[in-house]
Amino acid sequence: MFDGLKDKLNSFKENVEEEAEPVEEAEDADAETEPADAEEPAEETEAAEPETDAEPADSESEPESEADADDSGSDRGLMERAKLAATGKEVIEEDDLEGPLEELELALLSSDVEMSVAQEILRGIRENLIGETRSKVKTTGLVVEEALRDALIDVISVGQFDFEQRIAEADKPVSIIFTGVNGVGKTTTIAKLSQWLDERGYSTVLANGDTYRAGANEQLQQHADALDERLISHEQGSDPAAVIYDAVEYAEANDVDVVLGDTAGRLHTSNDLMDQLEKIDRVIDPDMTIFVDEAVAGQDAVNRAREFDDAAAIDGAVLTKADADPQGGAAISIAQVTGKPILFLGTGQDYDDLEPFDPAVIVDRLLGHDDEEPGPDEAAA
Ligand SMILES: Nc1nc2c(ncn2[C@@H]2O[C@H](COP(=O)(O)OP(=O)(O)OP(=O)(O)O)[C@@H](O)[C@H]2O)c(=O)[nH]1
Ligand SMILES: [Mg+2]
Repeated sequence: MFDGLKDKLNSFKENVEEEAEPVEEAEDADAETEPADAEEPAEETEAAEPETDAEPADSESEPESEADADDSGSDRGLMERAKLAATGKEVIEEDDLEGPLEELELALLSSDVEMSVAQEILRGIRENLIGETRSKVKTTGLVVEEALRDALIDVISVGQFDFEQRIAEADKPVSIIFTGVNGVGKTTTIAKLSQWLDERGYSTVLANGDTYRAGANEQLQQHADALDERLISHEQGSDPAAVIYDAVEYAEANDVDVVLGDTAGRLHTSNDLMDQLEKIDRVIDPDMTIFVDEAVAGQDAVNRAREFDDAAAIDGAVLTKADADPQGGAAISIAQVTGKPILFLGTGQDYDDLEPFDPAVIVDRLLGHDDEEPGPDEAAA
């Protein structure tokens, strides 16, 4: 998932490492890794201060204990100090960053990351890295990765709240309305969420506020039957607010915890349909309005999230079709742009293809830690 972005973030890490490492190490490293792709050579820069006679600085090696240094006489002590000085050098200088950051910005933009969000990420990385320039024990790669991780988490986590906890604590029934453009997966998401809530002990009733599209009742009825849930619907063409109102009444009368209200796909510019949403807001005053869009829509999804939020304030978003190889820009950008969190990812067409959106997990995945060892933070913890 999000492989495009993942590759680009990794090449940023490599670029900074190449820029920041002293020449000797860079040469050592060449033995294991591919040579740098036509980057300006690091030789001429002042960053590449000549090393001492001591064995090449390896920032991964632990500084040895005082005792060791002492019993080898003063020469050894000198070497130790030289080594410490070398490992304690400025790992990353501001100049080293500019080239890689510029490339990263382009890479983010080409992965559908919103411009303002890309700049926020760069700002975060700069800030984090400049605070880390004198680290003695971390490798450059680790320092860059942590800076990248923190910057990404900062933008992705905007507005995050614990959806399940909010359901648990809210007065029942909790009413949730789903909005978004045509065909992005609103109805499917409602069905998935119904099962997700059911698995956590919350009963649900489905309400078909899509009175616009032919076949919408039948589609949602099929899901209701498959999930053994109750559907409240009116005939095509009737007032969506009335359907959802009925569903809330049904839930109150039957001690149902959550009302999941579907709506017709619409553009934020379709005035009559947006008026309907506004009426639902007025009549039902739903506890949450969730914007649904598809991850594969990239920048369009980001723009629509902003437009829907402006037109009918949203509380959060669901990004569907995350299984369909999206670039990842929408997942990175929506929270920062709207101030409302992504709550779930849709990861397929089955009912259990719904994944709570956990910023730390997403960032680990983007940095390539989803199927390896835990990320640096967890490892350190
Ligand atoms: N691969 C994949 N397909 C999905 C996902 N979510 C929904 N779909 C598919 O997307 C198509 C449209 O889904 P719907 O739930 O009908 O979309 P909608 O937003 O309700 O559409 P309208 O009511 O017409 O506006 C269906 O074929 C779904 O199976 C997902 O997470 N992954
Ligand atoms: Mg639908």
